[in-house]
This record gives sequence, C-alpha cells and structure tokens, in this order.
Amino acid sequence: MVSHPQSTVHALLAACERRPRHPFLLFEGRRLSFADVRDAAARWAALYRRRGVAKGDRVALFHSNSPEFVASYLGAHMAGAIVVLVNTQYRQTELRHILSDSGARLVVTEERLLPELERVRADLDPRLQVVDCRSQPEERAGHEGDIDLRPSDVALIGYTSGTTGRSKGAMLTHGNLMANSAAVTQAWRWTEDDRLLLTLPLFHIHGLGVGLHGALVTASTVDLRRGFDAGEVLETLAAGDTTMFFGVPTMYSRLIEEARRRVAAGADREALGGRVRLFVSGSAALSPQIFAAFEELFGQRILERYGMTETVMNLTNPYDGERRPGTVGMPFPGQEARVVDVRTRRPLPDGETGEIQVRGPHVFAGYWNNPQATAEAFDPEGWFNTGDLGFRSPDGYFTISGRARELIISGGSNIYPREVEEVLLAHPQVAEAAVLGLPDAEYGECVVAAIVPAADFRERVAGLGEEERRSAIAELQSAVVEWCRAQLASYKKPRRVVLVDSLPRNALGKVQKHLLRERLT
Ligand code: MLC
Ligand code: AMP
Repeated sequence: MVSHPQSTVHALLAACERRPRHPFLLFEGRRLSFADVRDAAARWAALYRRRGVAKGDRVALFHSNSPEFVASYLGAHMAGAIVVLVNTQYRQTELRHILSDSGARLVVTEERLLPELERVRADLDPRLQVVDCRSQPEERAGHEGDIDLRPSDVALIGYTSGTTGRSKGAMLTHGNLMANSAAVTQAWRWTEDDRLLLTLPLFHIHGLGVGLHGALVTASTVDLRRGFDAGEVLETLAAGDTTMFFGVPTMYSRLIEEARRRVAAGADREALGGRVRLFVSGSAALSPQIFAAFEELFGQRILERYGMTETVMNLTNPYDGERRPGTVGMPFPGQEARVVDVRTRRPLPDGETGEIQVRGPHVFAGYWNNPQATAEAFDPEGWFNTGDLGFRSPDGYFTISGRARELIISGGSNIYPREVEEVLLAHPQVAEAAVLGLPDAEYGECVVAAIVPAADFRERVAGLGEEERRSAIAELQSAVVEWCRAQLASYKKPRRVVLVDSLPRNALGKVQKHLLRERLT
C-alpha cells in the first residue's frame, strides 16, 4: 500500500509545515497560501462548533467553486463533521431527498441558491441551519492541533446512483480519500511544483477527490475557476504556468473546437498546450476521435482514467507507457480490479466481457443509512461491484464497454432515468413515460423522453386539425421540459420529448428500452 496522511486535515497541516506560504489556491486574482487556507478552515470549524455541530454531524455544502468552498469543506473536517456534497444545479426533488436522507444539521450555501432551499424548507427538519458561504467569523479557532480524526472516520457523503429513483449516499472515509490521493499522485508523478488548472465543480468527486485532494497531499497549487470556459482555459494554458489539466470529454471536445477556431484565425498552434505536462480525462468515455484530434492539435496524448463516486479512482492509463485510446488502463498502485461473469460472478479470462469489480483501500465504506444497498454492492471477498461492463486485454488494459445499470452520462454528469421518469409521471398530462440516453456529439449522451399523453390530451388533439394538433403537441413538449427543469437539475431535463401511443412492454409490463431505443434512433 502507498503511505498517506491520516485525513484531509492532517494533509493540510503537513503542507503548512512544509511550505506555509506557498500558494494553495489561486482564484479570481486572490492568492491563498496553505497557511491562509488552514486559518480560514479553522475559522469555519469554530463557526460550526458554535452552531452545535459535533463529531459525525452532517454539514451540507451547496455552493460553487471558490476558496470559501475549500475552507468550509476543510473546516467541517476540522470540526469532525461529515460533508454532504450537493450539486449547485440541484432543485426541489434532489434537495428534499439529499438534505433529509443525510440528516444534515447545517447547510452552507450562497445567496443565489437561497430561494431553492426556501422552496423545500417546509419539508426539512426545522432545526436545519442555513449559513451563507461568505460568513467569515473574525476570531481564529482554538488549535487545529488536537484534530481527532481517524482514517476510518467518514469524511464525506456523495450522492450517486438511483436504481429506485432515489440517490444513495456513498460514504467515503478519510482513509479512502487519502489512499486514493496517494495512489493518484504517485501514478501521475504529481509533485509540489505542479499547478493544476481546475474548472471542474468541487461538489463532485472528480474535482474534489482527484483535483483538490491531489494538490493538498502534494502541497502544490490549484488555479481554481468557477466553471469551465474553453476560451478562458486556452488563454490560461498559453500563459504557461499550468502543468496539469483534468476534464470530462465534453470539455475536451469544446477545447478542440475553440482551438481550431483560433488556429484558423491565426493563433500559434505550437503554443496551444502551453507548458502542460499532463491532460487527464474521465467521468465518461473519451472517444478515440477526440483523443486523436486533441493529439493532433495540442501534441499531447490525453491520459484517460476511470473512477466513480464510491471509489474515487480505479483504473488509469500509464503515465510513462502507452496511453491507449478507448481504454482506461490498469489499476492504480495498491488497488485491484477484475472482470466477473454477470450471472455466475466468477472471474473471466482476458478478452471476455463482464462486470468490473474493484478492491482496495480506496473503496468506500458503504451507503449512508442503507445496509441493504451496501450488502448488495459487495461480494463476500470484499470486491465492489461497479455496475460497469468491460474486459481486460492480455497485456492488462481495461476497456469499458457498457453499463450493467441504467445510467445516462451527459457531459460527465450522471442522470438516472427513473428519477426523471418519476418527475414526468407527476405531470398531469403524462400517462406513461420512459427515459433513455441517446448518442450526442457534444455531451456523449443526451436525455430523451418518450411519453404517452394523458387520455384527455389525446381526446382533445384527436378532434383538431393538423396545424392545431402540431402546436398542441409542441406546447405539451415544452411544458414537460419546463416541468422537469423546475424540479430537477437542468441538465437532467429531456432534450427531446417524443409523444407515443404506447410504450413497448414485455409480458411483465416492464418497458423494453432496447426496442424503444431502436424506435427513437
Ligand atoms: C450543462 N448543461 C448540460 C450539462 N451541463 N446539459 C446536459 N449535460 C450536461 N452535463 C446544460 C444546462 O442545463 C444549461 O441548460 C446549459 O447546458 C448551460 O449550462 P452551463 O452551466 O453553462 O453548462 P456548461 O458550463 O456548458 O457545462 C458543461 C460542462 C459541465 C461539461 C462544463 O456539465 C460540467 O462541468 N461537467 C462536469 C461534471 C463532473 O464534474 N462530473 C464528474 C462526476 S464524478 P439550460 O437549458 O438551463 O440553459 C465521476 C467520477 C469520475 O463521474 O470518474 O470522475
Ligand atoms: P459517478 O457515479 O458520478 O461517480 O459516475 C461514475 C461512472 O462514470 C462510472 O461508474 C462509469 O460508468 C463512468 N465513468 C467514469 N470514468 C469513465 C471512463 N473513463 N470511461 C467510461 N465511463 C466512465
């Protein structure tokens, strides 16, 4: 096993010992050293304690990328709390579920998101406290020296997966997070001299568990952005201080598009990648076409890796060896992976497709308050069932070929069809609904909904002329999209709504999505 700090806070304090004045975070003209972040985190810890947060209590973070996010996150750990990550795009349905399921005691948020919280407040524990992320208590907390954190303590809960329409909270311990960062930083030769340009959201494992934590354990610098903008990224790379960039495939396809535009307008092609030594892609499949186009323009082979909320990082293409497009490489140091038969659960020989299982210190501690889901996720030897299908080549490279569970990945964000279907079914004009992901050039996959309208709608349009019928249908389609947007994160709304007379179902009444897919493609 690779040695690692005991907790995120131990990692922060170690970085402060080594190089207190070194910049940890660069953000919109601000420059925060490790010591600055430690002090800000200690102030947050004091604020939490004053508000009654005790060890093991849940603190939800519902705000965007900023130094305040990092300080409120590490401060929660200093106070012994468990952080609940909340996507800032989440709306009523997700907020109601996550904030009540996690039993959050306090939520840190920003002004623009307050109305979203207000909308669900009546359904939540009246004791839930809401704190503005700009709160900066003046005094310094006691000392962060008596941190009582063990590797087995839960550090965060990331909500993921939702075969039942409700997402489950994956509990990652400090040990899981730090073991992961140790493995990632070793595999990618991450050193204290690196500067990571981070445009990924910190409320996901990719930005937080891979990006921020990697910089924390190596005591290196993060150039943190509010979000991704292709032009801004290209300008930053060209400035020459960035050494690493991590992104989802949609970001790479936008970078390629923007770079082509600039080269056509006379920009220097040679300077596109600046001084970057490593471009990493993950969270969704990177197509070999994007890989090749990027190499042609930027002169660099993207390193593709595979992970998930429950495990942070699992597999990676090699830093030094061949980065093979279409594959996700091999296990990180100290981790194991294998492929098993979907039915017999026995390990399969190389080349045969089955479910990928992983095992190691990076694998989560189970689902919050859900022993049944936890038990189902592991086999008796402690292998975690990823739900992803794939195979291993004879020379050890894994390829992901599909998913055992229903999941749409659009632009690196996960969408569970069942959750969208439930929202659609609650619309008064929808009788039946089925949601699936169809291929999309920009996002990889996009959400498509097939709906059977309610009887009164069907009767009404049956009596209309062609023109009026078309406009009634268009009206229903857009009403349904707006309905979803009001209740769910906007990226989950269907990008196409198709009205059908009936859904193809099997003898048990289950919708046959493969037939529907054929019909809609
Ligand atoms: C935004 N939109 C999307 C979308 N993101 N639609 C479909 N899929 C997406 N992923 C829609 C919004 O709803 C909005 O619609 C419109 O696009 C503009 O919104 P935006 O906020 O301006 O979007 P943009 O900045 O363009 O976002 C694209 C993106 C972003 C690729 C930068 O989606 C992103 O940051 N993705 C990364 C997600 C991530 O970090 N995943 C890692 C999970 S961890 P409207 O109609 O409202 O205007 C994990 C483990 C692992 O998977 O292995 O890493
Ligand atoms: P999440 O639940 O948001 O953590 O998403 C994890 C899922 O993203 C995995 O189970 C995979 O299905 C998918 N994923 C992550 N990285 C890759 C990759 N490089 N290629 C294909 N799928 C990926």
